[in-house]
Amino acid sequence: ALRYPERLNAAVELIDGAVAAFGPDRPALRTPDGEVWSYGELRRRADQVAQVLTEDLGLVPGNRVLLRSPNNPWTVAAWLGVVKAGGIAVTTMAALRAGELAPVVTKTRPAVALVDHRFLDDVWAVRDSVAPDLVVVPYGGDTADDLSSRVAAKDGRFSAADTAADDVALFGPTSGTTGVPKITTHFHRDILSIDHTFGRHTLRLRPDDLVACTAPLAFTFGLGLLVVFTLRAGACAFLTEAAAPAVLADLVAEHGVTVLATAPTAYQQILKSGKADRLGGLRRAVSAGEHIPQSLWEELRDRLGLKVIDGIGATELLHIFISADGDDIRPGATGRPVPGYRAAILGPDGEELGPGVEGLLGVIGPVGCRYLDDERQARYVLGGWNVTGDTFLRDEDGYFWYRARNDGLIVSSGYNIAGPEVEAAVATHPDVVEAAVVAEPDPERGSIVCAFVVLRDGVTGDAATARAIQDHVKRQIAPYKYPRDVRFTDSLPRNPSGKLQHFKLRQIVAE
Ligand code: 3SK
Repeated sequence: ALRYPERLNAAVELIDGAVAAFGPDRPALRTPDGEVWSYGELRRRADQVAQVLTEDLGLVPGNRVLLRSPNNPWTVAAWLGVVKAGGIAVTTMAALRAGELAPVVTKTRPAVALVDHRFLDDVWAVRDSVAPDLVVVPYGGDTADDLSSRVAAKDGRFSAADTAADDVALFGPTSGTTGVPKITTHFHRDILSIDHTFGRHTLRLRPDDLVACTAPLAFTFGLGLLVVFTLRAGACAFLTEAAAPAVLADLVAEHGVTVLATAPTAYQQILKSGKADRLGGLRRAVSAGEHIPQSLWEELRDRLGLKVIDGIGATELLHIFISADGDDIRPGATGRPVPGYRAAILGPDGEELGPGVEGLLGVIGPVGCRYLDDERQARYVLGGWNVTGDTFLRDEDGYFWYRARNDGLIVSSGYNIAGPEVEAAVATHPDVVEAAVVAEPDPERGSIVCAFVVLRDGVTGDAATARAIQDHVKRQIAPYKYPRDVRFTDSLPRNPSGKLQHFKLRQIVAE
């Protein structure tokens, strides 16, 4: 078992620890437009943010701070500053709309929001509707109240909060299968533990690595790669705001990225775009967010000599808990439990099943699921096992083979999308009578969202109507959730008690 001192501040360990171990001058963060922050600079900015929070805004340990931004250096400084000050970082994706942000804010009750100036509108709307006392500080702009102006008035001398190893440092929202967000809570020690497991045993970054990851810092996959593992290794994070896969491949080549972490879809699209050779300088590649098809894994190996590290993680467990690298990889399997974790295949009553049998994946390790005030906790943790919602099979050698999701979650290009949330958004279109949403298998994205739609009388189910519904959904919820396939039907299948039979729709899309 991993042991941590009783008093521990994850941000101090990460950034002060990195400055002590690797010196202040090493590059910590780079951007495509040539901005470089050294370790010393990142520490100073994080300390200045902590000063702004505590001295100007009255933050005390345990207060929550909402962060909303794409991946850029200020977001990293803000995250470290909040945690150094003993605050709880509530990380949210810039793509979320006000309607998705509001339940997160209601549940986590942040005192302050640090928000990229381009993404303020939804925050104003949320403040007006549910959080009138929320103090909103923009950043990345040039107004007098911008975080960078406030930071400029601080000397960077900050004595970090004396937090306990099991004080909460992070609230990670996750959409869940119904679209009602669940808030995972993570301790200071949890943040370090992901490096002591996946980081140290599987990923094994080197100080000369330049690490790119397409996942937002608000998704713990991105936080691990771009902040935790990178700082612990003395490496440098390459921070890109959303880039199309072909552009990403060019950036990898032009900037000398050595480690790339993204979802299988991005690898697939890079191959399709004819840019595979741009990945030739990679030392390591990580695929997570969804299962990587064996054929794609083999194509990457054959064309680039890359043995992609596949992994399954969960926001509830913070990061990856089953994986393999190098010669340990068995193509098609996700891997074996990362050292520090145990995994098992469970039957319907939580009993452990033997090799060769499909069942529910259960995981135990240094990080466990702790939802903030949520009855769904009782369904995620069964008999001590964290039950992730995936069906797997374990072979005789202890390798885990992905089979399926066993709930309404649609995993598309690494994004978790709650089917019912999309259903509700489609149903608010004035021409829609009712709608049902399922995952449709897709060779590039793993799955796409498919909406079956019953239209009101007199409306034609043609391409223009489909487009209008798609645009409508993009305005209601995060655009990545829109149904890429819209199929019109006269009625939806229901059982005698009127319950929608999604499985019948899944059969149709699988044909
Ligand atoms: O596999 C995932 O979805 C995941 C979730 C959280 C952190 C890391 C990963 C890969």
